Amino acid sequence: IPISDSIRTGIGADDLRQAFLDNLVCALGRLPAYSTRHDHYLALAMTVRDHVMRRGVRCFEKGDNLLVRRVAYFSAEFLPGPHLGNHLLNLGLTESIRKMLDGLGINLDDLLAEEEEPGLGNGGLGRLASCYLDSLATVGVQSVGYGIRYEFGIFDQTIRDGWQIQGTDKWLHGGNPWEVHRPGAVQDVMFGGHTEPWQDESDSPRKRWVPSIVIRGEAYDTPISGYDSDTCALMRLWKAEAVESFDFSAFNHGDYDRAVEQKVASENLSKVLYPNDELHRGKELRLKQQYFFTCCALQDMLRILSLRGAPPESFHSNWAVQLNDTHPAIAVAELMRLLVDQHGLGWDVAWKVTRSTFSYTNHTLLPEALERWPVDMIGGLLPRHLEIIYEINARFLDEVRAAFPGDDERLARLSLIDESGPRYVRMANLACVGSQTVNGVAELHSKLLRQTVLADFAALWPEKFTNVTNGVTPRRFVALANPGLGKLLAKVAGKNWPGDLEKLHKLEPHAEDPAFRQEWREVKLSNKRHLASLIAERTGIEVDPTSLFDVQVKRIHEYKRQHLNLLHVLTLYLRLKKDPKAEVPARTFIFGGKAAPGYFLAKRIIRLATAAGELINHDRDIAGRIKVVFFPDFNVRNGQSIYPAVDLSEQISLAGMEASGTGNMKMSLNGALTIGTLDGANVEIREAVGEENFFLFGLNAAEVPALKHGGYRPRDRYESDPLLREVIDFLTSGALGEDRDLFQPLVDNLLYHDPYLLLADYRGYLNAQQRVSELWMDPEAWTRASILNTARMGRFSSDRSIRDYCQRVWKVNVKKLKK
Ligand code: DL6
Repeated sequence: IPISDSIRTGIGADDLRQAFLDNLVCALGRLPAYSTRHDHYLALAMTVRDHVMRRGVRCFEKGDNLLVRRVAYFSAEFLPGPHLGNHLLNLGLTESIRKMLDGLGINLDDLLAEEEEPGLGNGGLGRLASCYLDSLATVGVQSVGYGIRYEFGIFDQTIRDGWQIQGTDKWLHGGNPWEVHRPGAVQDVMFGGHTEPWQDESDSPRKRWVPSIVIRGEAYDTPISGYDSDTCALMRLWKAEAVESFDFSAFNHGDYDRAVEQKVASENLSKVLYPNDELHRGKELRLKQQYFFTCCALQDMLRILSLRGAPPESFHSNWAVQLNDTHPAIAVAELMRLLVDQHGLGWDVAWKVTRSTFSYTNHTLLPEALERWPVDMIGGLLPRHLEIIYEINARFLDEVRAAFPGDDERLARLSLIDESGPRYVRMANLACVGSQTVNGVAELHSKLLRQTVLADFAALWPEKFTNVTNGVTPRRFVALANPGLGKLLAKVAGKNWPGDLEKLHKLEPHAEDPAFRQEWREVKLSNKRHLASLIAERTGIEVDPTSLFDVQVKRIHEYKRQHLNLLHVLTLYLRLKKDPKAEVPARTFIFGGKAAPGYFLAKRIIRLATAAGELINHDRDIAGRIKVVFFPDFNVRNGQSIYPAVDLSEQISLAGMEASGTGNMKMSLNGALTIGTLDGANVEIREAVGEENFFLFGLNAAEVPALKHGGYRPRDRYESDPLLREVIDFLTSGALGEDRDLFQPLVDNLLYHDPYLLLADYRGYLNAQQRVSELWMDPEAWTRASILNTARMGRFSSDRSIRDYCQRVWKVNVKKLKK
């Protein structure tokens, strides 16, 4: 059946109008005269979705005809952000839709504001997955992002009396017009029970898994459009359902509670996202979630393979699977189980297919994030997988013995099973053994990975290791978020800059042009005005849009050192109190980010930011020269309003701790200057934009362990630096609220532990901040540096990252860039 054009997908003014009204009336059953803004949003979303779907179907058909290798991105988290505006941009429909709606007396911006974003991730890792789907579609790769359709995503954050309060995320409450439920693509997922031997006709001994529970996975598809591209990616998320809606025998005996118990227990599996960023807690439900979605995904991929008429032995030629951190690493054992137990392949063939299918990306070096599961837990939930893991391990350790005879310590470190105490399965080891390629997410991180956490694997298989530096989509984070800048960029770099970000280099000569600099400043100021009004609306704080916007928005974590930033804020405050005539340019310090609900010190850091605001913003002596804002509920949508307004981007993690960072890229692309350490992708950003356009400070990654091992005593720093002593004492002086003890835990942590070396980097940070103030007082020089930041950030487009993965990791072809 040919896929024809129709009114539903026409782009003429009449077609768009008719499609919108048809959706309102026929799909939603609303009388136009009585329809609400939300109805209009839903009808428009359905209209736009039709366009994206048609591309999706066409592109899937083309891929099938050509039998291309597809990419499956396995990720426990996705953070797509609101879809509507992004699709309109990608499809080139924004203006025609705006006009069509105007004709009906409806405002497009009002409808854009109606959309709830799917908060199906914690932060950087999930957002990266979404940038990558956007780029996969843009560079023309057939791809599916497989994950979990959490009913409740990351919590909503409000600030009450200065404290973070977590609220339930209700992203599905108004309906989700972007997804399509696929009842035809259900998969059964087994848990528990035992395994038993059996014999097939060929007399070869086989294993059979007899589960105690089966849960059903239902697929929900969200199409992801590409920019100026006829390729469309798919985000296929799985929802857990009970196989039977309820237990009839219990029902018939009148035990109604027990009749629905199983249903409730099954559905709990995909209920809620774990809100911990970079912390592994070993909860059984989390392991169930990980297994659930990877099992559904692999069965789905095998189903698609058989639709293509291809045998299971060719799985790896048809699919490249990327493991987004170790969360989906159990997939290695699951693919072996499916190939060996279900499809009857021999172990060696199945292992070759498995190893040629997977690649693994590591996203953190933090030891507390490294996943390991108690052997007993895996054995109880996934008994067949535990056997398979032991078998993989036995064969792998033979390889190690051959390469390093007699080296038992190395053997113990490389083993998939940690036997140093109670036994655990090490998921990073499983991922390394089962993958063809292993990568970190920035040059420095990949290097540290090879030298530390995965050093033994790097020694064994150096050729497996590579680096792919992260990137961000310039569509959402510049073109959509910052249309004023977009127009300016189009003028000098050509209309297609969002599809070829290296074109931004054309901006460089314009940095020397005073008239262009003036235009640049006007765009920034207008973005800052917009953010200032949002700040007033959300926090009641009035800020001066002409002041320097100094911004740190990201998850709250000690290693990211928001409290170092706060020590600077308070140092500046104390200085102004003592010397009101001090030459300090007006600054607005903006913080934002969520703390994991059980992370005590992170929540205190938020409280410190709000307490600093309460004190400083109302101090008459300060007269508004500095202000402190905590912007609540930092998410993708809010990020889109914040990034374009940043003057100074705070990227101040302790060197060696931040794997890459992507907020650093979003801000610099939008013309912010960075104050930062040599950590993560900061190193490459600095190289790209030029060291003179970046405020560097702090220890480097080699100095950190040297200092720690040399017997670092933070208290000595405190004793020997009067400014530091003054500001630390200030935290418990009572000036920051009635309860003097509020910040004692932070102070004690800094004085007696200081695991992230704030006190060691304090002076360097202060000096760098002084250089910031000096440059800010020369607006022409600042603007020049701002333009050069944007101009030189082209390599941080996620299109470049995806091209790297395609070439070096997945071995799939991409579209050539247009000249
Ligand atoms: O690679 C995406 C992102 C990096 O930019 C951040 O630097 C890193 O902290 C983050 N890692 C995680 C770790 N979660 N786990 N596991 O979110 O990844």
